[in-house]
Amino acid sequence: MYPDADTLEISEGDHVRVRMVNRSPAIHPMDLHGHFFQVGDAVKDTVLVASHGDRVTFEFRADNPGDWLFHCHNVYHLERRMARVFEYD
Ligand SMILES: [Cu+2]
Repeated sequence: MYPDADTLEISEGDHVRVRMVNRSPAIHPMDLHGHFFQVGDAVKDTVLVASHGDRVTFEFRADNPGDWLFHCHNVYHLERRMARVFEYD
């Protein structure tokens, strides 16, 4: 949980693939700041991960250096620190 979870360290120019598995009973609209990412044929900045074992993979190019929040868009989940940071220079 943010801010205790390790930063996800990547390098500029990396092609990053993120696989998520949601084992909880809640849905999680996951938002990455600073980038758009590819989910299948769609380009998004937020993707819904359904409950009870849904799996979502997205990919993006690390082309915007900085510290970028990756978090659940449900405010009550964010308030419970459901967030990580992608970091690169
Ligand atoms: Cu959530």
